[in-house]
Amino acid sequence: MAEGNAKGPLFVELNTGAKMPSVGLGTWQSDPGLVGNAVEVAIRAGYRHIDCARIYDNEKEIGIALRKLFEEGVVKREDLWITSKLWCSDHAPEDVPVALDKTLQDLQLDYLDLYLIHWPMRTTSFEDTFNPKYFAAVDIPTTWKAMEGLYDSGKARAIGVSNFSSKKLSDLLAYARVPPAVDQVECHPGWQQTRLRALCRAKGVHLSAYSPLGSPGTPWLKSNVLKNPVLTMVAEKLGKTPAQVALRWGLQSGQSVLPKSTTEARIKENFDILDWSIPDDLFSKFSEIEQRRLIRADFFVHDLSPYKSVEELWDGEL
Ligand code: NDP
Ligand code: 1BO
Repeated sequence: MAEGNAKGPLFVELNTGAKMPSVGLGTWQSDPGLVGNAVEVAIRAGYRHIDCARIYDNEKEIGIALRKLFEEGVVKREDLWITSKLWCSDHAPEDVPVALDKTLQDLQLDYLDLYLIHWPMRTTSFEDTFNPKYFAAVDIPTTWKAMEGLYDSGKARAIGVSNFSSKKLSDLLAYARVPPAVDQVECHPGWQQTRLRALCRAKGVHLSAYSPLGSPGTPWLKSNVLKNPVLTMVAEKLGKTPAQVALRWGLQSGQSVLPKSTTEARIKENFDILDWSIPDDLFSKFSEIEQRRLIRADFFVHDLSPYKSVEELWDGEL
């Protein structure tokens, strides 16, 4: 459920009762040397939600930026929403609290607002994580139990998953003592996740949209979401940019959106989506957009992986 007013922050309410700001700054591929400034620019511009992960290898620099903002009185810890993610090499139950502690230490925080299982995938190496010789069998029930322990401890105030298909999410919901609050997945006008969105709505799990612009800066994805004629037409009609239209579509569809940028003007542009809306007649055009998953994660598919095909990884949702 989304709530907000004409201007200012907009939140989504999670099944824990917590209110998560619905626009968060993404930090994947935000280079060291740039990410700290991006976080500072974003928070000064009004962002209150930062999406992090151990594997992004930049949590230390984010922690330094946060500490500076707290010390300068720009924002208080309790006014921010910080998400991070458990990497695939940390799924063993004894490693789960250690991984959270490392992230907390790097971010210089004593709790996270949300901690996610990053992928339904396991490896035994962090450093050489995409090498198939380290791929291992996944055991989500055991890993989830350890995540529930973090929730009980208060160090993770909400727990959830990422890159879980409808089937994997349903399986988890069937046995979870603490149901996942969030499934963070690829979602943008070119991959609308119609089936998963319906499941999430029915089960009270919030769908948070990663790559909400279609990740145009990731060359191997060959994304052209921002050039889609529906987006450019709507942008022209409303006097907005295609990026703003993509993000506003996400908010109006009930998702939170996590646009990444290290460019000051774009960070501000991406937050300027809260006091206008896409009218119904233009919104309905989004259903005509051809659908294609961009992040297929072929890098986790191998004879030595639990997933022998992308179909198995996504349970046919391609
Ligand atoms: P996005 O869809 O957010 O796109 C980011 C790219 O778009 C960057 O190259 C950025 O360039 C560019 N950009 C940003 N704003 C604009 C704009 N207004 N106009 C034009 N171009 C723009 O992609 P991401 O894949 O980074 O996804 C966002 C976040 O979601 C990630 O950073 C991460 O936090 C999360 N994520 C999570 C995943 C998961 O497995 N859970 C997987 C992928 C992403 P520049 O920085 O140069 O401005
Ligand atoms: C392997 C890509 C992870 C981005 O969150």
